[in-house]
Amino acid sequence: MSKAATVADHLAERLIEWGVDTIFGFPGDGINGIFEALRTRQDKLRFIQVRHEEAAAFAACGYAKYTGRLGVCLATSGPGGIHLLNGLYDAKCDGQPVLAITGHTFHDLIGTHYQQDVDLDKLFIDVAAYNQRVMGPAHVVNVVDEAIKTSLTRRTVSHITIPKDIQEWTKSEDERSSANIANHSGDLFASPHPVPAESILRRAADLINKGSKVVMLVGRGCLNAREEVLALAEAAGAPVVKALLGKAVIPDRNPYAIGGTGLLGTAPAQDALQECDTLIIAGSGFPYMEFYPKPGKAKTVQIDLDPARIGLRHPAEVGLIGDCRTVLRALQPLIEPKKDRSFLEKAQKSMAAWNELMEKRGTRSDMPMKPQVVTWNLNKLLDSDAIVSSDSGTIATWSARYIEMRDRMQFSLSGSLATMGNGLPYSIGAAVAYPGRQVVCVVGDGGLTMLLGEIATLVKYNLPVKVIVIKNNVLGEIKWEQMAQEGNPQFGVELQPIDFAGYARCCGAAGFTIENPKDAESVLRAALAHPGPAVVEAVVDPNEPPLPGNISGEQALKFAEAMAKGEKDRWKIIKTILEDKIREVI
Ligand SMILES: Cc1ncc(C[n+]2csc(CCOP(=O)(O)OP(=O)(O)O)c2C)c(N)n1
Ligand SMILES: [Mg+2]
Repeated sequence: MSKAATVADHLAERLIEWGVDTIFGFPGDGINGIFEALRTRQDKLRFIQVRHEEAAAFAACGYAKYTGRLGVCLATSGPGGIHLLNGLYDAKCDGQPVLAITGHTFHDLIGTHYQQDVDLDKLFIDVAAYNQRVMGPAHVVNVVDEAIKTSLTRRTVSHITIPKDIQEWTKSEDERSSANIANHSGDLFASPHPVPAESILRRAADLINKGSKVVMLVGRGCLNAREEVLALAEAAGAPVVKALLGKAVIPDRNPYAIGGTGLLGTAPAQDALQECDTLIIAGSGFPYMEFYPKPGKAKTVQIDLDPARIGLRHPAEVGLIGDCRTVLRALQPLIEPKKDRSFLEKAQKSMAAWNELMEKRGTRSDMPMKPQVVTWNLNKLLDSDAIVSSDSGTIATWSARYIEMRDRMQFSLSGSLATMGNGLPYSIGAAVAYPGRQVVCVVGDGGLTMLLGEIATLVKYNLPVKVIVIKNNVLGEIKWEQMAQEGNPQFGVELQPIDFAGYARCCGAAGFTIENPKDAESVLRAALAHPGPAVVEAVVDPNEPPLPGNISGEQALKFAEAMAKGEKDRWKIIKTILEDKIREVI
């Protein structure tokens, strides 16, 4: 650094010292000082310019999810920072370490209705666990250290805002307060690895050893614990149910895997959770309580990093605190191999039937094409280390059920926030982090439209992401909710159709269209083989409902109510459901 170092220079240098090499963001006059620091360090700190700050926050969250490292996003004062919020909440809700950096107006005009005078540090008070305004050159390094340590330790969002003029202030020792000793703060993150006390492990093991119908429910906290999960499942004769954020914990065709839980899960998983007498919840905060065993029915051991999460959704007899991998390793030697495998075998049998049903649905040849046909065919073509992202909507169901995890594949979507629009920016984060790996997102036409400009980001950086858009010209999930949960005909959910393949070509990406099921495999194959970014527009039947694995009587009644109230697509829907042979619905 030949010229005197600015606050922005110190910020950038400290980020580099922390190992940050990528920042997702969008420029603005409130962060020009920071941009100069980035411009002069492009060899060490990559700036990825997205088209909407929300995408920057999503990309940082996706980057954190797929790499396990800190994700960083940057936005200007006022509107830029405001645009980050949804993506930051996504990171907070799914426990991802993300640092947001924003600008503020001139330090001596804050609070005077000046241009872009939005106190982002006040606005971010709920989303950010660490949230500070940098006051000068001697303040920046220690604030960066605290922000990063907070994000990594608590697996959450931190936020630093720096007034526009302060970004360019240079350091002079006499501006430093006497209390603030230079170089006092450190850039080391020492991650905690607690192992529960032997007596508590023993209580957990006793409970599992006594159980005759043991089920494991594993979530994102087990993503680094495949071997450990499988070893315990084997010993306890336990089928493994995966919360969706934990989809990659074990491969879907592993004999212990019985699919996902919740509305978009599988019938065998739902049955096993209702029938079990012993439940091991490992690294999951899966939200929907109706899918857990009825309180009091199953003795429960819960493993979580955070003691506050024990007993969150289901009462637990024993709570084991720590990283799932470490805890499962410590627990394993205390588990007596279960001789009676009948509960597991029953679940395996019904899983085989479920897989057959999925095949039947995924290979249907009717027109309009069923959405499952797209994900069924995509699944067959994915690499064994593909990174797949999805969005909220019916697409989450099609992805959850048909995209099977194999080997080193990774999968995510917006779990707890369940926002739309995250799929494509997650893929940007993944493709930037892992050049050479296959990166795919399966998104809805509603969700994709929200951040459609990001197709241009793929082209700008030649990120070979494949965007599979399930085009049903409707906000499908809400259409079905209006009918099956409320008993009302659909309203306000139809979408003006967009030519997504044409749009992709306008941006400089490849555009493909599939309308006929018989073309699905060949078009997807061609798209995946395309060396650059590509959009595959799959035109599907808007009347294919994402039915739960086991449909409840109440849902069936509500459905019937919606039809009786004059749902305009009722005959097409009835036909679809009849074809799916879920007769109890009508
Ligand atoms: C930002 C945001 N707005 C609204 C919702 C409510 N919502 C959940 S799913 C959904 C429909 C998604 O439609 P689309 O992307 O077309 O997927 P589809 O359900 O048709 O497969 C909506 C509106 C949401 N989750 N997030
Ligand atoms: Mg749609």
